[in-house]
Amino acid sequence: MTRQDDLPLTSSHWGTYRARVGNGRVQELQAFEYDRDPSPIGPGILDVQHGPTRVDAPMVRESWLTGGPGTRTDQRGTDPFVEVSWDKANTLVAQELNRVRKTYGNQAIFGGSYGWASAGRFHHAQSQLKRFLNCIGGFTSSKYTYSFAAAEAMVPHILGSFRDYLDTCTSWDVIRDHTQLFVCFGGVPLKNGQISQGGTGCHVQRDGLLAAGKAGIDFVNISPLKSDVLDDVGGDWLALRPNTDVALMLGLAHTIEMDGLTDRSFLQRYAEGFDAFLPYLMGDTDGTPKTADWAADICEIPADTIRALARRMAAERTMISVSWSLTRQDHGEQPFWMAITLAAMLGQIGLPGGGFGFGYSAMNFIGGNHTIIPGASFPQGQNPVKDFIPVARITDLLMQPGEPFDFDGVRYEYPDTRLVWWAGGNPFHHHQDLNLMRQAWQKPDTIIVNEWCWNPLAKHADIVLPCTTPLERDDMAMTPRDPYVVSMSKLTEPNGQARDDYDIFTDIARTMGVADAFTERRSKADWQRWIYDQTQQNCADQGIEIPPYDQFIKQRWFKLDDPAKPMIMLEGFRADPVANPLATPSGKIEIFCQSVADFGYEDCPGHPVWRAPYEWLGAVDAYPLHLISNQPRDKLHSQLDHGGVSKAKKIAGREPLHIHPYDAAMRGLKDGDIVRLFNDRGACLGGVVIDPGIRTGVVQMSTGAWYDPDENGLCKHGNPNVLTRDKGTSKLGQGPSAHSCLIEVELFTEAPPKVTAHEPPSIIRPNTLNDPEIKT
Ligand SMILES: Nc1nc2c(c(=O)[nH]1)N[C@H]1C(S)=C(S)[C@@H](COP(=O)(O)OP(=O)(O)OC[C@H]3O[C@@H](n4cnc5c(=O)[nH]c(N)nc54)[C@H](O)[C@@H]3O)O[C@H]1N2
Ligand SMILES: Nc1nc2c(c(=O)[nH]1)N[C@H]1C(S)=C(S)[C@@H](COP(=O)(O)OP(=O)(O)OC[C@H]3O[C@@H](n4cnc5c(=O)[nH]c(N)nc54)[C@H](O)[C@@H]3O)O[C@H]1N2
Ligand SMILES: [Mo]
Repeated sequence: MTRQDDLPLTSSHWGTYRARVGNGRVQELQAFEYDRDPSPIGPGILDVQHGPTRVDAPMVRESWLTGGPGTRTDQRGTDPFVEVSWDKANTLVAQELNRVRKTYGNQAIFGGSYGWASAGRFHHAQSQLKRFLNCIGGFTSSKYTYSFAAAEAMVPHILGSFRDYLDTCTSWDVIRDHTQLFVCFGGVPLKNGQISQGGTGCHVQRDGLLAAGKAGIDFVNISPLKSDVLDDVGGDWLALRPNTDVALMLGLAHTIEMDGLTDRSFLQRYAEGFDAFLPYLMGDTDGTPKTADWAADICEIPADTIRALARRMAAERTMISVSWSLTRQDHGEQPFWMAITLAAMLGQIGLPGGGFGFGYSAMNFIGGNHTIIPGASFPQGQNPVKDFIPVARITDLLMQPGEPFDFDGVRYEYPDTRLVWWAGGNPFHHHQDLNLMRQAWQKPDTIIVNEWCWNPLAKHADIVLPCTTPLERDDMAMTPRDPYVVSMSKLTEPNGQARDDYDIFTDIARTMGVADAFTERRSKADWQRWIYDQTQQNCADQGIEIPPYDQFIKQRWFKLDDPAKPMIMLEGFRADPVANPLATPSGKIEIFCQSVADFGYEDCPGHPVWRAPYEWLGAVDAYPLHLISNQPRDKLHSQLDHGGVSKAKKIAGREPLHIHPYDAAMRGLKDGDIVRLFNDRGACLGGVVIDPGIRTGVVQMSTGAWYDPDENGLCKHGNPNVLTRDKGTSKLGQGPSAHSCLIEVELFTEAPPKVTAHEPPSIIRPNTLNDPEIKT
C-alpha cells in the first residue's frame, strides 16, 4: 500500500486532499495529513466526476444552431442541445464573435463572468476568458464581488482600502490572549470557514474559536441564527430582527456617549468627522436621538440589554466582528461604516484583541496568521473597453441598454449587450430574482458558457464548451490567503471530450488569428513554470525563500513560515498615525466623509445612518417571514450540489428550510413536509426542518440548490434566489441585497413535482440528428 504522504495531491477552495487513483479514476480523496479540521465537502466530486451530469462534448442549442444568433431566445433553458465537433464549435464561436464585434463593437460582449471557478493558479477560468477576450479587442467587464460589493466601494472611503483589512484582521492567537468580549454581528459561522478562495491547506477556524472560548472570552452572537456561533464556544445569543444591526450599533454608540465612555482622545488623533456624526446620533439633525430604547424598538433586543452590552464593551477589551453578510442587504454600506465608528468611539483600534474585524470565519483565512505570498497570476492583459457594470447589475445591463446608472460618485451608462460569455461562475446561482434574470437572459443574441456539468447555467446557454475539472489537469494552488502551496496533479483523463479552458481558448484564438497573442507560444506546462518563477522572484524581492519549481513539483507542497509577529490590525497606525497614515483624504478613519457627502446620495449620506431596508419585519403590509439565504454548509455555492455530500442533506430531494417551532405550528408544518416559499417575485419548494435555534419570524434556506423552474417559474428544487430582490445596496456600492427578503411559507398540498435539476437536458447526438425524438 502506498504511504499516504506519497499520494498525489489535489486542492480546492474547501481543502487539500490526497488522491488514490485506480483503473484510471480517482477512487478516494483523503484529507491532507496537515489539515487539523478537514472539510467533508471534498469527496463530493467523486460521484459526479463522470456520468450523465458531465457535459461530454461541445453542445449547441438546437434553435440557435438551425436559426442562427438570436433565434427563439425564449427557449433558452428548454430547447434540446445538439452535439457538435470541437471544430464546428470553434468555427461557430469565432464567426459569432467577429459578427458581434464588427457590427456593434467589443463593448457588446459581456465578459464580466463573475464566479468562483475552481482552485488553481493557472486554470482560473475567469482569467483565461478575460485574457482571451482582451486579445480580440476587449469586453464589458464587472467590478467587485457578490461577497461584499457594498464594502468594496464604501470602506476605501473610510479606511483607505478594504482588501488590506481583510488580510490583516487581528489573528486568533492575539484574540485568545487579549480579547475579553467578542461581539459578533452575524456570528462566526464555522460552516463558512471551510472555504478559502484559491485553496485551503489547513482549517484554522475551529481551533481559533475553541481556544478563544477556552480562554474565557465571552462571545455575543448577534444573529437571527443560534448556529452562527459554535455551541462549544458558548456565550449569549441576541436574536435581533434581521437587517437592524446599524440601529443596534447606534443604540450602543448613544449609550457610550451618554455615559461619557467615548474615547475622545482616540477620536481626535485617529478619526475625522466625529463632530459631524454626533448631532445625528443625538438626534439634533433629525429629532430622533438614537437611544437604546429607540434601537430596541427596531431590532427587538431589550434596551437594558443594549445598555449593559455598551457598558461592557467600553469596560473590557472588545473585538467587534461584522459578518460579510451584513453588506449583502439593502443599505449594506452602513453596517461596516457604523461598526468602524463604534470601534473608534471605544478607542481600542490597533490594540491587541480590540477594535474591529471583517467577518471572522467568513472564510478560513480571516484571523489566520501567515506570511502573505506575493503570488503571480496568469496575466489577463489590457482591456481597451472601458464599459463595466457593478457586478450585481447584470439583469439591468441586459434589460436597460443605454440607461444611466450611478456608482460610487459617477454616473455611467449601460452598453447594448449582444453576446454574453460565462466561464467559472454561475449567475443562475448567484444572482437575485432569477425569474427576472431569466427574462433578461432572452435579450442577447448569443450566450456562450464553459462548464463541466449540466447546471442551470449550461442549460440556459446557446453554446456549451465542456471544460475539465481540477482532477483532470496539473496546476498549483497558491493564494495569498493560505500558507500552503500545493502542486495539483492531473489524476485522471478528461471525461468525454472535455478540454482545459486554456485549450478551448487557444483553439478559438487560432481560428481568429490571435493564437500567439493568447499563448505567447507557451504551453500549459510552460505557463505554470512561468507563474511559479515569477512568484519566486517576487518572494525573493521580499526576502521570502521558496523552493525552485522542480523541487516543488517533486515534494508536492510546502508551507511558508508563519510570521514571527502576531497580526494586530492597524497596530502601526495606532503607534504613529503621522508616519503611518491611512490612505484617506485626512489620513485618518473617516467617520464623516466629505467626498461621500459630496456625491449627494440620499441612500448613502456623508456619515453612517440607519435607513430602513426596502423590506423588513418592521414594515407593515409586507410578507411575514424574513428569509435568510446564507451560504450552504455542505457545499460551496452551487458547486457539487449534484454530489452525494450535498444530496444527503436534501429533504425529499429539496433544499432544507429551517423554521422556528412557533412559526411552523402557526402554519401546521412538521419536520419533513414539503412547503412552498413565495412572495410577489417568485416561488420555490423546500423541505421543512423545525429548528428552535432560529428567531421567530425568520426562516433560513441556504443558497446552492440548482435552479429548476417548472413552466410557471416555480423552482421545484429550492433555489432561494427566485425570492430575493434584485436591487443595488445604494447608489454608492450597487451591491447585491439578497439578505433583505420577506416571504410566506405554506404547506405544499399538490403532488410534489419531480426534481429535474440534476438531469441533463435533451441531447441530440450526431447519429440521431434526423430523429430528434431519440434522447440521451
Ligand atoms: N441569495 C443569495 N445569493 C447569493 C449569496 C447569498 O448570500 N444569498 N451569496 C453571493 C456570494 S457571496 C457569492 S461569492 C456568489 C457565488 O456565486 P458563484 O461563484 O457564481 O457560484 P459557484 O457555484 O461557485 O459558481 C462557479 C461555477 O464555476 C464552474 N466551474 C468550476 N470550475 C471550473 C473551471 O475550471 N472552468 C470553468 N469554465 N468553470 C468552472 C462551476 O461548475 C460553477 O458553475 O453567490 C452570491 N449569491
Ligand atoms: N460552506 C461554505 N462556506 C462558504 C461559502 C459557501 O458557499 N459554503 N461561501 C463563501 C463565500 S463566497 C463568502 S462571501 C462567505 C460569506 O460569509 P458570510 O457573509 O458570513 O455568509 P452567510 O452565511 O451568508 O452569513 C453569515 C450569517 O449572517 C447571518 N445574518 C444574515 N442576515 C443578518 C442580519 O441582518 N444581521 C445579522 N446580525 N446577521 C445576519 C445569518 O444568520 C448567516 O448565517 O462564505 C464563504 N464560505
Ligand atoms: Mo462570496
